[in-house]
Amino acid sequence: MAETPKAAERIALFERMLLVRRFEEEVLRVAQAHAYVGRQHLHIGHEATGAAVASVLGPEDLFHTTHRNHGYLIARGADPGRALAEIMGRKDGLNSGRGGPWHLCDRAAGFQSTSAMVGGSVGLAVGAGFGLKKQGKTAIGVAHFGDGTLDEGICFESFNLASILQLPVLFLCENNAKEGQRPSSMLAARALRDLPAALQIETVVVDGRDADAVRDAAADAVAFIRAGKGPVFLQAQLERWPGSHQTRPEFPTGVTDLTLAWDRDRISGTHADWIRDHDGILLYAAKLVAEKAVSRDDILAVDGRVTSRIQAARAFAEDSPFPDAASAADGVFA
Ligand SMILES: Cc1ncc(C[n+]2csc(CCOP(=O)(O)OP(=O)(O)O)c2C)c(N)n1
Ligand SMILES: [Mg+2]
Repeated sequence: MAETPKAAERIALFERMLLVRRFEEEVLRVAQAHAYVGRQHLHIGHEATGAAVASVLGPEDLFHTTHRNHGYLIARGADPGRALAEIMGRKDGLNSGRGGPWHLCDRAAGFQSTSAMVGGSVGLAVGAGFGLKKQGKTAIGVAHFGDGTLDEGICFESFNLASILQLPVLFLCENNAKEGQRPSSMLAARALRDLPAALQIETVVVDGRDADAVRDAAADAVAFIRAGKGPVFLQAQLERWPGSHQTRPEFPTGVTDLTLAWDRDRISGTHADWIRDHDGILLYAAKLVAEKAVSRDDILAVDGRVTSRIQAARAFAEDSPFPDAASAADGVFA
C-alpha cells in the first residue's frame, strides 16, 4: 500500500477531479444552448476514479477510452478550450472539429484513439501493450470501459491474449450498473471480475467514489504491470449519475455546490441520495476538510481557479470558427 500522500498532492488530485466536473457542466450548458447536436456522455460521478487513475499514469502511457471520454482527456491534461472547441465542431478543436464529442482525442496527452464502439478500447489497449512490450518500453497500455463492455466478445479475446503474452495493460472497468440490471445482466458470469480472473488476470475491486482508494489501487496496479508481471483488471464501483441517461440536457443534481460538502443538511431534492452518498467530488472535499488536510477556503479557492479556466475555455471555443468548407476532404484516406 502506498504511503498517504501529502496535503498538496491531495488538493492537486481534488483540483483535477473538479476540473473535469466543471468541464462537463460546461458541456451541459453548451448542449442546452444547442451549440452542438447529439447526445453527451458525461463523466459526472466518475471523476474520483478518472482523476485518480490519471494521476498515477505517466505521459508515455497509452490510454484508450470510450464514448464517455471527456473526463479522461481533461484529467490527463488535454487543453479544456481545445477540447470544448472540438465538441462544438470548431476549427481549433483538438481534432480540427472532425472528431466531435465521441472521437475527441489528444495524442499529446497520451491518447491513441477514442472509440465509441463498445469494446474497441479494450482491443486497442492490448495492441498498444503488445507494441510497448516489443519495444522494451516501461510504458503501459490502458483500456477504459464500462461494465456493459464485458459482454462483448472482444473482451474475452483481449483478456486472454494479454494474459497469455503477459502484456503491460491496465483494464480499467467503471461499473456503474445496478446489480442485475442491463447492461451487465447480458453477462452470464456471476461477477464482472470472474471473466478476467478465469483467464488468470489479477483483479482488484475498489470504491470508485473514493479518490484516495482509487489512487492507491491504481498506483499498485501500475507498479505491478510496469514490473512485467502481466495485466491487471481494476474495477471501480460507481453509482450512475441520475443525468446519465438523459436525452434532454439538464442538471438533475444541480450545478455542483461545494459548500454542501460541509453543510450536508442543505442537500435536498429528488436526487439527494446520489448527491449525499455517491458524488465523489463532495465526498473528497468533505474528507479533506474533516481530516484538516485543507480548509474550506482552500477548497473554494480551487473552485475559483477551475471555474475561471473553464470560462476561458468556453470563450476560446466560442471564438473559434467552424472549419472551412474547402477543407472538408482534408484527412480523408480515400
Ligand atoms: C459495439 C457497440 N454496440 C452498441 C453500442 C451502443 N452503446 C453505446 S454506449 C452503450 C452502453 C455501454 O455501457 P458501458 O460499457 O457500461 O458504459 P457506460 O455508458 O455505462 O459508461 C451501448 C450499448 C455501441 N456504441 N457499440
Ligand atoms: Mg456502465
